[in-house]
Amino acid sequence: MWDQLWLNLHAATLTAGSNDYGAIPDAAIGVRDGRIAFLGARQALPGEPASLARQVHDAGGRWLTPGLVECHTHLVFGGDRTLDQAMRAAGASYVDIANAGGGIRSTVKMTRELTVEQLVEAALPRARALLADGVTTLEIKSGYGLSVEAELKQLRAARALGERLDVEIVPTLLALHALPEEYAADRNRYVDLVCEELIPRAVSERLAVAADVFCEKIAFSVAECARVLGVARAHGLSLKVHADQLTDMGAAGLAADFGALSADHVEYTSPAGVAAMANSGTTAVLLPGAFLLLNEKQRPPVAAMRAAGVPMALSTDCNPGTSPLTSLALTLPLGCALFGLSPLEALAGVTREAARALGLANDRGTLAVGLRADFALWDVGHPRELAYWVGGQRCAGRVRGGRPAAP
Ligand code: DI6
Ligand code: FE
Repeated sequence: MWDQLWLNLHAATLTAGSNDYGAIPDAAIGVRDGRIAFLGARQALPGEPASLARQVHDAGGRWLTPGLVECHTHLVFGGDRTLDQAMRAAGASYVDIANAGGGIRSTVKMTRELTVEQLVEAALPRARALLADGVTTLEIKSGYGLSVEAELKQLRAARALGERLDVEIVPTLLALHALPEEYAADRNRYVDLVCEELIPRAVSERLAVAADVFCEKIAFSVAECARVLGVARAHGLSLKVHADQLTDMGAAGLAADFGALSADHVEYTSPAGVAAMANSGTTAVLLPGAFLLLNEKQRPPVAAMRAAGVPMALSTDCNPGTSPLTSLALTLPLGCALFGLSPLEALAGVTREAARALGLANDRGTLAVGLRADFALWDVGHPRELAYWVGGQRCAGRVRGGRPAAP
């Protein structure tokens, strides 16, 4: 006997290799212990619905996809960066703004001033907006604390969000995001602090499952990032890299060398970086929000990555400075229009490939027997519409572990 049975739906399984979204028209999905126990045509059900499951749900003829996986956010922070936007409108670049006291460091000031509870309150509306678009798994990075206690505070706020909302949080320590002002004269001491105190604390308090680094001229060098990645790996964290966003740092190659789960942004990644990622199985996380809002011109090498078989995920990069974007539904058409993704690649990018970017591909991100019963339900005539409409609310509900999820 199953716990739940979902009927009157069309399933888009997003199975790899399918060029029709893995569609199963008039499907049925049975769930046991929070996992998919049956997936197929309704006609293939082995009996009468009421005899198969304790609870039978009617999905109202909607399309059902895997629950969306949001694999790259900086959701927990204090204040906002509307001043940066005004400076940008007046012609200032990201680097100009950082040098004028705006940028990441200004968010660090505002974040350090808040308590865990205040950070949670500030992040809740952003998290709710993401959930309303069908997100069931949500990665959240630190990186606006930049001291041991403030980074741990941000990670505690991320964890608390998972207790307040019906979503699974995947916490990432992004200690190498910007050099905190108090270490301006001695970069190495900050990197020491991260390696010797912050990573061990985050791991022993189970506050992070991954480490990320911002490898960029305005942030940290390849050598500094390599040191932190090495220590993080030795502590059992999985790895991610903000790579080649503004310049070609060879950072996608660095991610590949360390067997990182993902290299994110990758606008300036070279052909050698693409080849390295293909070899190591590192997923490229594409972030069209930051590209659009910074008015960048250099696109990530999508055609080369596609040809080389680099998996491509898609995410909002929700952050106060470069991408105050709180909708994955809006990110899908942006990925298509700005980066040349196909509608299917875009949808796979926020499900199957985003799960891969978090190391969760064997657990979620597609629909298959044995995987987590995390679903999103959609008021559309076909899943290709999910990357077509710009704005509007088409997600009709979420399911986590087979149960309707709270909004
Ligand atoms: N790249 C980005 O686009 C964000 N962080 C990063 O490493 C920007 C973060 C910010 O400006 O607050
Ligand atoms: Fe980011």
